[in-house]
Amino acid sequence: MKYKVDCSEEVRLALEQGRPVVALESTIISHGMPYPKNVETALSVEQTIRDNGAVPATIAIIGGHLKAGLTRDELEYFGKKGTDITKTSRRDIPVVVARKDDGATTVAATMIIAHMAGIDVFATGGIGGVHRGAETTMDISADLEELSRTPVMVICAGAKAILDLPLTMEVLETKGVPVVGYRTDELPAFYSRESGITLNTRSDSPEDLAAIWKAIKDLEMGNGMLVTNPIPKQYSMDSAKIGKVIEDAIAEMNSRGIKGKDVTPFLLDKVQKLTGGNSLEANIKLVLNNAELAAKTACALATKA
Ligand code: PSU
Ligand code: MN
Repeated sequence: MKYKVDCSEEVRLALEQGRPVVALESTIISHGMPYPKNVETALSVEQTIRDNGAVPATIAIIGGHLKAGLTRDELEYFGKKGTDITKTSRRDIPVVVARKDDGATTVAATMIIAHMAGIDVFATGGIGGVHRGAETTMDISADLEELSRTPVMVICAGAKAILDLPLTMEVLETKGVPVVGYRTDELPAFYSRESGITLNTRSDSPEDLAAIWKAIKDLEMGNGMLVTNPIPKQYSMDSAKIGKVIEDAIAEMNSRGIKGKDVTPFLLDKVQKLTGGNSLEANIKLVLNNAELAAKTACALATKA
């Protein structure tokens, strides 16, 4: 391939030596949280991954170069520039690369670049999915398609109730993506631990997650896998309260005619504003929780290989 991922020295060495590496996305920094909490969170997520024995590799596009492993200054740049950075999903990658632009990578784009770099495990907050009203708008995140075609394990806290969760699960099933509840039988709904949706598969240890992942690779199935790790109990929010806030946010979005790639960032921002600091704190805690599980799983995988 003509294009190679430009890995930081630390990431390159770890990959070369078969040591555990965890990929992280950059849209969560630029579009998912406000400055400066976004940068503080990105740094503590990286620290959590190190504390648990793995090397963090934040993925982004800078000046048209695919990057794995950002410097502190680069993280600060993405955090400060926020939504002025191009939100980059699969379809946007060639445009950003050709124009030597900067791109904050979504779950889909991060999976692509992580896979190119040889990274198997990726931690984030929430994935994109089927939006409410998709039966008329057809608004379904490219994250779902990517999970079906790129072999990376994505560890998240489920999906925000800004999405239609039952439809999101149906699409993942159709596309053949294993969705595994970590120490739960229920799909977690990001801010809260429960959604009322029962999952097909449960896993209780990083070693078991690593074993399922190894089977996907050994079978050469080619797809990804989604691990849904519930927010820790002490930070879990009241789902009825969040539900009302989300309904108000969607109503405002519709009345303002917001569409396409702006939908998710608009709703994330609105929900954060309507719930005060609470949801932001919950968001940060669940990302750290996912980073820890991802690092432990990457370690289990490195031992297995
Ligand atoms: N959901 C969140 N936080 C986020 C996102 C989703 O709770 O930051 C971001 C992720 O980068 C995800 C993207 O991949 O939004 C999905 O956007 P879209 O629905 O436009 O595909
Ligand atoms: Mn969309």
